[in-house]
Amino acid sequence: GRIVHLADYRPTDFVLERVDLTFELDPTETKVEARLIFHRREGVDPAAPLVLDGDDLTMTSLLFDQIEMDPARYTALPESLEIRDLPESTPFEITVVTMINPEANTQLMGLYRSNGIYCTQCEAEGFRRITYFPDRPDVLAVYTINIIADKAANPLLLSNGNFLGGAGFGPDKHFAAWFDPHPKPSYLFALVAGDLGVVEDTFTTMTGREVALKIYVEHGKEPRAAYAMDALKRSMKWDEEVFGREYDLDIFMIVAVSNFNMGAMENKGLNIFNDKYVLADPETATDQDYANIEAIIAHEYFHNWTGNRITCRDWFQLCLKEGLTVYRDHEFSADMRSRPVKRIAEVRHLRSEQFPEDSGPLAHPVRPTKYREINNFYTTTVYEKGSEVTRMIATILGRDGFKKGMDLYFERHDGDASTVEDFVKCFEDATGADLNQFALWYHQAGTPQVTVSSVYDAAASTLSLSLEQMLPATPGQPNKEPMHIPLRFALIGDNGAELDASIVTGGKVTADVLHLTERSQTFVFSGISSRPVVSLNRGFSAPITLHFEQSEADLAHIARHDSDHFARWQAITDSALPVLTKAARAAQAGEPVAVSASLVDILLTVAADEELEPAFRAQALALPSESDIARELGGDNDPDAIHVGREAVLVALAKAGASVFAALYDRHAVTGAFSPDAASAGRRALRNAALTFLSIAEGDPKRAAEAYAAANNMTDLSQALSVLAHRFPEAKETAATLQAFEARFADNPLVLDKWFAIQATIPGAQTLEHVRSLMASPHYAAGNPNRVRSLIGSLAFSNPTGFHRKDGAAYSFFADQILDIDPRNPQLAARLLTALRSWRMLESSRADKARQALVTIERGPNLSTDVRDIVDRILK
Ligand code: HT7
Ligand code: ZN
Repeated sequence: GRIVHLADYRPTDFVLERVDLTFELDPTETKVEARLIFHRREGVDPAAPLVLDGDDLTMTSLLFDQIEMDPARYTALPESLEIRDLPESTPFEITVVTMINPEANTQLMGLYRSNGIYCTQCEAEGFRRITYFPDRPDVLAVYTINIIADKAANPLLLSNGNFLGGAGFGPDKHFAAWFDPHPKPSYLFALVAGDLGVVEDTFTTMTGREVALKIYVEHGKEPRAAYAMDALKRSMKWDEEVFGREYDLDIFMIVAVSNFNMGAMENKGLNIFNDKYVLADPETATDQDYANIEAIIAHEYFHNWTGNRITCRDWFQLCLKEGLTVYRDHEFSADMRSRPVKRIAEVRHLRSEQFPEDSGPLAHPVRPTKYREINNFYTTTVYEKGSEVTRMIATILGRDGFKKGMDLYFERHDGDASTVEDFVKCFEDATGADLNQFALWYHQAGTPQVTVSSVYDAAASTLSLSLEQMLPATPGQPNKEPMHIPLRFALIGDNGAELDASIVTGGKVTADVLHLTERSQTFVFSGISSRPVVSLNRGFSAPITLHFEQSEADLAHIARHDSDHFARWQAITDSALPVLTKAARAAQAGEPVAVSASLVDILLTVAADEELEPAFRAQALALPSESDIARELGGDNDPDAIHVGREAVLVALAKAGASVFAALYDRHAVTGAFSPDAASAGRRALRNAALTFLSIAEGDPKRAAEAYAAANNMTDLSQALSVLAHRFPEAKETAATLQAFEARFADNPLVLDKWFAIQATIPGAQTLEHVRSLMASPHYAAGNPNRVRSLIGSLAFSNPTGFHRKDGAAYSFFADQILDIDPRNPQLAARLLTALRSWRMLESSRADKARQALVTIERGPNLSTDVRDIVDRILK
């Protein structure tokens, strides 16, 4: 794989005018005929050849304006088709026939079969595995699609756009024709054929047009698509109300498939989903599953405008659609659920996934400038940090300014393949703001470190806030410029009231936002008559790490009084982290672990505070994770010590709070019919947190076994099973319950994924052997990405003590797995491999063993570009 550079971007020599595709579907020998009409772009060298992309293609015929082409005029290779001696300016037609084998396509890119269903995945470069094509996002065309297939096996023939018609075709076949009037890039093409059940509904748009909504799932699973349909209708309505965006076809379809590399795909009018993000009912889906379905249905739907109507000029602009669309789905979920609780979950996710990426060998800017394998840039930096950058634009410009900029973006760039610069310019032009310095967020990698100190001068009634920003070096970027960091803040008085902070010198403050723009800056607030507590980066307005030594008392004040509940949660976390890092250090030194009374007090007060939403209290009780603690420790990490230290803190809290937890457990039972709404989910979360602490305090599996027996929904069932497996792995109740769960859900692979994941995340070195034995289970399927992620992925990403076994055995197992998966599914292998990206943070003996495993992978035979790219960068 050669390296692609942003600086090398230039438009194509030929303009694609129309695309007509005919598929004759066959499991192993599908014939694809592509009729493409091109003309040479004005000013292009008349001798320039047309070069089309291919990937592993076999061509069986090539026509030029309907006549067989002279072989001297073209060169067909598996990876490209070059055609020479083409007209100087008149349009011409190329007809290419390729033969492909969907059944043998284990990469799940291009046209493949999933459980007997034909489906496609073309983003980013899968279309070139179907036919020769200018497979890049700035080539937009109108497509007509004909599908011919065996009628009995494939009653359903779907593609993008509107249905034109269909008919019988010979004795056993039939065909269908689809036309998509909206010009689109090839990555948004989709085709589905097979035998599926459907759930149907309609949506009436803001201008009164009726849109047919269809969700296709395996026969018998239709009832499990009801929640997805509801989420879709709410998404359509929300996008009209909040962003003024109306849907633009007569039909919107979603198809759920069981073999899928990622969450879902926003193909125009025909979204294809990993079935995990469509199917839900109380018996089989957790509250988290419902929330994920709602978010991903919305995300893919929102892409219709941010991604499809306005697409990306090139793949370097990926954040243009992904960062923006994540921001939109975050806002949607915040409006559907509890805004602060949603924000806490987002920040937890950002810190645990994106911060490590940004501080390790895979760090890259939100808008990268080079890549070797584009599949490896569907990262949490592009998605989640990209979303945070969009959020900061909204924070800086305010609600109205942001809306004006978005409106201008939709108006100015509808139908375009755009860039990040185009996007930013809309906000500047709409509001007059200068976002030049702000745009560094797209270009400089790394998480800014902001160090803060405050001095209160009672005699002068001033508060001085000194801030210093430092952006660490990242691969290829040794030196950085200072960024524009918008920090929401409040000065909180004794009684909890916010003080007037409008008289200020030393920098720009707009409403409740302090704009840090210099490397170091001191803001002086006047007229502050008593010493306030400073609440900074409220709502996590900027994705930074804040170093602000605040006393336990100040943190407790924020935790009790801040009107921003995110800031309350942050203060609780800031109180807990030093206790947990100290505990880890003590455990490493073999010393007893001390737990501060003040932390226990804050946590129990919050837990028992009936004024607070249960979901918020559950988030507070979910202390920083072992990987949060590892990040805070910052190096030479011993995952066993971190675990032992954290466990000691949990035990202390559980014992001190036993009566509080018992009361919560009794009081928060959710009665009546199951509802997946956020408030009910919050009560379940709090009650299950209480169950965990009670089980720890009691040191007995009995309560969890009873909870399991009493559960009437998957959230409670899987939580009880987790407590049993993780807290009492040797108990007879645990073995029996695991078995009962397996037997009960033996025919539901998505639920068995939970069963795999719970077992793969049992803390401790012995879990590796258990994972090995689970690979032999009849439920395991190495070709199914969901299964692989739930077993191997859970061990590698979510089981620090299991994965980072001192003897390195799990690393060598992992290397074997990566090398085994890679030839089948390079995207999956490369993504799993990122679990080792922070190996340099480990203490030296583990780091050494992790490096050896990486070297084993690096030396593997015939590595894919995907895995080679990741392993090389991780080792560099
Ligand atoms: N735009 C999609 C990203 C994507 C993808 C999806 C499924 C399989 C492979 C894929 N490669 C890239 C999903 C999204 O962000 O909405
Ligand atoms: Zn997306």
